[in-house]
Parts: sequence; structure tokens; C-alpha cells
Amino acid sequence: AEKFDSSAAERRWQDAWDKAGSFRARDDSPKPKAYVLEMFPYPSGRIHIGHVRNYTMGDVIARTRRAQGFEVLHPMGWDAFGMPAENAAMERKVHPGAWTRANIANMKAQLQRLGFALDWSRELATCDPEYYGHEQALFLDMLAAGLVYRKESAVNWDPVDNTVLANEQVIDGRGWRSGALVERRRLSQWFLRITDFADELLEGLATLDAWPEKVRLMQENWIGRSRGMKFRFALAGRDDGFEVFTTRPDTLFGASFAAIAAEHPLALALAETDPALAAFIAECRAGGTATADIETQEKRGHDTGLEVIHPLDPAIRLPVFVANFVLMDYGTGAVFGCPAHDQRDLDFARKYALPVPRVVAPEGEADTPIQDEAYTGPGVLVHSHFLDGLSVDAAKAAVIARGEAEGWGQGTTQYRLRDWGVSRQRYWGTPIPIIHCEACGAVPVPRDQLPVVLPEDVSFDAPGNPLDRHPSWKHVDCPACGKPARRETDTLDTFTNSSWYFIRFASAPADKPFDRAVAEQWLPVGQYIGGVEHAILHLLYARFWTRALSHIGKLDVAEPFAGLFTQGMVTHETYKSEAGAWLEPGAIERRDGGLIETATGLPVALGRAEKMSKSKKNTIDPDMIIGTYGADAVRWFMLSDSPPERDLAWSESGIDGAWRFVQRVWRLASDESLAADVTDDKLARVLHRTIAGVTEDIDRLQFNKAVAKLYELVNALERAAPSATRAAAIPVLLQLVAPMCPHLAEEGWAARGLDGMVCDAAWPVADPALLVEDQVTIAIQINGKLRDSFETPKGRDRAELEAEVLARDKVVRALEGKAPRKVIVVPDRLVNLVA
Ligand code: ANZ
Ligand code: ZN
Repeated sequence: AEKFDSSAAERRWQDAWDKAGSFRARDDSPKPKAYVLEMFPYPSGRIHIGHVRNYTMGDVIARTRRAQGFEVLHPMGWDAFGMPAENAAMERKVHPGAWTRANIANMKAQLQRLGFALDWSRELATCDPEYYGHEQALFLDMLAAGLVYRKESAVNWDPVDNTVLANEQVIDGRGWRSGALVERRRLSQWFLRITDFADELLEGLATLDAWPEKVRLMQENWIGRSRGMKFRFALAGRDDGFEVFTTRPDTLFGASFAAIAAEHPLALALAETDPALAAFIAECRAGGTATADIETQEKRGHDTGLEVIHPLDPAIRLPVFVANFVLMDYGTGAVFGCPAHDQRDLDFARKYALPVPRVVAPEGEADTPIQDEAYTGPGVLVHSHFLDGLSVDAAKAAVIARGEAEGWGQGTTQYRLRDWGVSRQRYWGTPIPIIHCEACGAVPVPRDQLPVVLPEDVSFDAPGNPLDRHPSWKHVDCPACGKPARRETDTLDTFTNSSWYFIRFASAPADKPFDRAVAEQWLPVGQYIGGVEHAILHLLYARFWTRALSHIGKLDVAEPFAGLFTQGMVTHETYKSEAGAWLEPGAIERRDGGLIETATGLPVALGRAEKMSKSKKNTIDPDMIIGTYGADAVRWFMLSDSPPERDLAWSESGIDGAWRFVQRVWRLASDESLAADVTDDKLARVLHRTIAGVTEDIDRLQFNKAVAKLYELVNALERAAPSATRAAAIPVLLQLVAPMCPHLAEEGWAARGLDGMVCDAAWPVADPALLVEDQVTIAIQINGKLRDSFETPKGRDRAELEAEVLARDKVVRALEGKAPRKVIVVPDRLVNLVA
């Protein structure tokens, strides 16, 4: 037979599917619905191998569900806003829009080469005004419902580029571009009230049993609900005080100081008359806002000279510091310091020579001094008066009870989760549809003026926000009073774009964000697949939007993604030259069992398999490998070898193996030897076990296991002699292979002259009778002599076996039609008849 011509088959079948509209999802279909979605890509320029793995998995599910009789929604689009487009504009003088659209065209062509069963009619790019205009409408809906507000908050400010930086853009305290020392500034920003949903988002996790445990745990930790206490410290000799928040009220007798944030109102008030404090506050403002920075920063403070009164013992006084490790935006912006049991407090206490009294200790260690490490382990309360001997939990409860009874404090539920700041001082994002008027304040853009479209004529030659610099865009009249006013020039965080795209995929009318009834037919997404890097923010924000939209009556969906799967990375060996430079796989050769650099003949050091990255030169270009091996072999390899949640090591031998598999299936499919008129029970069993196994493996997303079973089936078919069973099994093989290697399957289907396309054929169903794994041979004895034997499933009961034996021709003849005097049945072994 001829070799399988992958590129001809790819063109032919991609065309045929397209013409037939095979993968269009019909809203009005009477079939049960299945929504399969992979996290949509950022149009960075080219598809990388990680995308290929991700989308191949989704495609296998989508194609299988379709064959199983579901109406499948499997859409694709582009998460098209974000910084890289602006960086490209700055570096290469190309408009972010033009850059993005060129990338989309490129990547779409690449995806199409892989033959994914996508409904391209639903394609969207978040940078299309049709998309972000509806997003603006949803933002205004949330604003009207009180889920959006504006407040001042601290941001990382790059004083050279005059711009706000995200935490990730601050490296070692400096702006990633300018290298300038970053300052902390307070700016008015827009926030979404995700914290209103903290409990719901936390409790909803319990319903997501088709999510990886680890992702649920990450979300839980991120939301970070904890029991704590707020209480008031009175300042000695004054009639004011301040509130602190603690998660360890049990350690209150271990307090040796109190500390407030640099931006705390008390600190600011004291600074007015204390120049040294004012200078210290200014220093604290320099430095990033990331918690990680704050954790690693040297702990520093300024002694205010004030003292607070200990709430449990008025005789105890504690000094009050302004400290750089206390955040204004968390808790109350003030703490009590317990150095023995909190590392930050310990570092601080050592620096300022404060006492370190221990109040929690394991048995017998009440007087063991604390050294360099705070004690956070278990134990009972010591040196704590009425708390002595209590467990940590009991002591927490006792202090909260005392505070509530005496009126100086109360128990709280605290969340690590903060409201979501969505303002970005950038061009390439959804414009926030607000107009600022001196008289009327922040006025929503009237609905009939949406979308607020980004201006095209912007420049990127100066730092800062191009929208703000634009000569005319922001100057508008106030929609309320008609006086000159100013457009909001902040755009929305790109995470808002990805927080509802799956709803728009399900329903995309022109005049509104989505049609509720249609969207609800599809939602929730049955299977969502993507990278674990989105385990927290994207998934949490999307869950929040879904709940928020439901809360305001736009939708009634509790959780957007019923099933979630996070796939592993694709890795590749790395190579280093003698000089220590990374080498591309193409620059090396294997010789005499070693590796050498082709250009120099020098030996090459083989490095670990690592995530493919440009910097390590260990990337593989999807286009190139599709060209060499064909889309089906690439898809097949992406599913083989490793469980999908683990990393997959790209290897030449692996993709070669996949290519050979494709050829073997093709040889079977194009085998024209006539079917012999016999059946082959053994092969039938293998076939049906494969049908059942592959179906189950795909259901459980264990693609590598499905692949292994298909290898076995191919082995069996190759070995089997011609038979009717074999002839009938080959089309079934093609059906089972179709989700993974769809072009090969169609080509084989056509080669065998079968009707229609394999993608339209109903998924094969295993015959349960052929699935019984363990067969046993039952011996039939008559008067102790072996007369006959037969195969039967293991574990059948005595009566059944007896009846079956007595009905057998040979037995009836041997007994001459009479009933036996006695029947002895040894289950799974023998039936002895005494005549
Ligand atoms: C006293 C104490 C004693 C604390 C002890 C811890 C251990 P999580 O669990 O992250 O919520 N804290 C409170 N507000 C703060 C702020 N604005 N900036 C910096 N730190 C703040 O942490 C809660 C703990 O972090 C609180 O409990 C408080 O220190 C500190 F043995 O209070 B703790
Ligand atoms: Zn006005």
C-alpha cells in the first residue's frame, strides 16, 4: 500500500468538514448539549507546542462527545488585549491592533492545520469593539448594582516612565523597563466587589468535584478565610486609640509592641509634628506593594513614643511603632506584635531590642527561650494568667469571649481575598465607560453611546498612557449636565475579558452581551482545559463574574466550569556547548553514542528536559513538525507516553513512533484482502474490550491509556487472519482513532468505501457479552470420565451450570435421554454426572 499522504488528507478533510459545517454548534438542537472549552490563547504571534497539547486533548473530548450523540459546542477565540501588543508598538512602531490581528491570522492558520473540530463561526477576539462594548455594558450593570466602586489605593509607580506597574513588572524594587526605583503612590482606581462573594466562592468549591483537588485548594488558600479578632487599643494618656486585627488572640499576653502602617491616619497625624517620622513614612512609600517584597524587606520601624494599654491587664503598656511591614490595606492597618510566635515580629523585636516572651509551648518547654525562629507549632498557653493550660483554639475563643463581654473587641471572619482592582493605565484594553464631570462626578456613559471605542491614532513614543495623552479622545461633554468633562482613560484589566468569554461563545447576539436562555442551555462548560498557571486568578475571576451576573439577574448559573482539567507542560532536552551556550536541537548531532555540535565538532552537554522556552533554545515549531510528520502524528504523540496532567517530553523517537502508528493504521484501512467468511471470537473480544476501554479512558481524560489500548488493537488486527470479524473491526478501529487522528480516520473510512464521514458516525458501543474478562473451562465428566468441556464466564452458579450441561447434545446422547442419578458441580471447574 502507499504511504499515508498526510498533507493531502489534511487539506481534503478540513475542507470537507468546513463545507459540511460539521462542527457548528446548533443552539436549537434537540440533542443533549456538551460544552468543551480550552482556555483561549493570547495572540502572541505563534502557536506553541503547549497549545497543541491543550487543544488536542479538548478536541478528543469534543469529537468523542459529538460521536456519542451530543450537540457539542467547541469554540475558539483570542484573549487579545494586553501589554505585549503595546510593547511591540513601542519596540517596533507597529499599532497594537495591527500587530494583534496579524498574530491572530497567523495562529488561526496554524490551528486550522491541526484539524481541530472547532466552531469557527463563533470565533471572537476580545479586542473587537463588538466584544468589549458588551463588556462595558456589563460593567455598567455591575456598577448600577453596587458591585463596582472607586477608591484610592496604593499602586507601584514608575517615576521615569510615569506609569503604574503591575507587581510582576517590579523587579527587585525597580521598574522592569526604566530600571527606576519604584514608588508607592495612591491613585483612584476602579474595583469590583469580589469580596462580597468570598463565602460563595469558597463554598462553591465543594460542588466542583470534577476539578483537580490541588486547584480547589489553591483557590481556597487564595480566598483565605480565617477566624480572627479585632480589638481596640487605648493610647495611654490620650483619649483616642486604634483598632488592630489578629488571627492569634490567644497570644495576647505575648505582645511586646504595637505597630501601625505608614499610611495609617495616626501615623500621618503624628508626622505633621515629627519630621523624622515624616521622613520614615516617605521611605516606606518607596518600595513595591507586592506582599512578597514586604515579606523579604528588612523590617524597620519608627518609635512614636506613644504607648497603648494592654486590654487584658491595664498595668501593661506597649510601645507603638510605625512599621514598614504593616500594610494599610489589610485588616485594620495595625497589629500587636508577638515576637515569640510570629517571625516578622521576631525579626522586628531583635532589631529594636524588644522582649520576646513565650506564651505557647509544648509540654515541658514553658521556659525554653525563643532563639532565631518564632514558635508556630502546637502546644498549650503558658505565662498567660487565666489562659494558662488552654489549647491554642480554646485560648482564642476565651480571649474573643472576654473582649466581646467587656466590649473592647469582637471575633471576625477575615479573608485574604481583596477586592479586584481593575483599572489599568494602558491603551490596549477595554475602555472603562465612565465620564468624569466636575459637577456630577463619575457618570456612566449612556447605553446608546456604547461601545466606547479605542481611538486608532495613538502614539507610543512617550511613557505613560496613550489614551491620556491623546489630544481629543478624552474631551467630551458630561452626559448629565452637558458641561465639558473628561473620559476615564483607564482601561480594564485583561482578566475581565477572560471572565465572560465563555458566555459570549455560548450566545452572541448583536444587541446584548448574551441571550440568557441560550447561554443557559450550554452552560456550565462541561469540560474546561488549560494551564495550571490559571488555577487561581482567571478561574476565580470567571467564577466571580458568573456569580455576579447571576446575582444581578442576567443569568442563572452558579459555577461556569463543571469540569476542569489542567494539563502538564511539554518539555524537551536542553543542550549546551562547551562554551556554555544553549544550542538548538538542530545544531547538534549524535555520533558514537555521544552528542557533538555540528558546526564545531565539539562535545555537547545534554541537559535536563525542561519546559520549552526560547531562552533555552529547546523549542519545537509546530508548523515544522506538522509539515514533517503530519497533523495526526503530532496529535497522536501529544496524547501518548505521559498521563495528560504530567509533563510530556518531546522526543524524536516519540514522534517517529507516532508517525509509524499512523502508517500502520493506514495499512490496515487500505488492506483490500477480502473478508473470509469465518468469525474470530478472540479478535471480537479484543475489539469490544478496546471499545469499552477507550471510551472509558477518554471519559476520564486518560488519553495515554486510550492510546495504549489502540496500539494493542492494531497489533491484534495485524496478527489476525482474514475473517468477517476482522473486516468489521477495521472501521471500528477508525472510529476509535478518529478523535485523535481525524484525517487518517476519514481517509481510511473513504478508502473502505464506507458511507459519509467518520465524524458523523455514531460512536461504537461494546457488546457486554464480549467484555467478560475471565473465562473458565468447565470439564464435563460422566461417571468420573472426561467426556466434554466448554468455555464459560467465571463465577456462574451451580444451577445455571447444571442446566447448561444437561442441555448439551453430547450429554443428552451419553445419558440416552435419561436424567442422571446424581449431579456434582464444582463451580468454575467441573460438572460430574452419575448415570
Ligand atoms: C498577632 C499575632 C501573633 C499574629 C502571632 C500572628 C502571629 P493572615 O493569617 O495572613 O491573615 N497582620 C494583621 N494585619 C496586618 C497588616 N495590616 N499588615 C501586616 N500584618 C498584619 O495574618 C494575620 C496576622 O498578620 C495577624 O495576626 C497580624 O499578626 C498580622 F503569634 O496578630 B497577628
Ligand atoms: Zn456633569
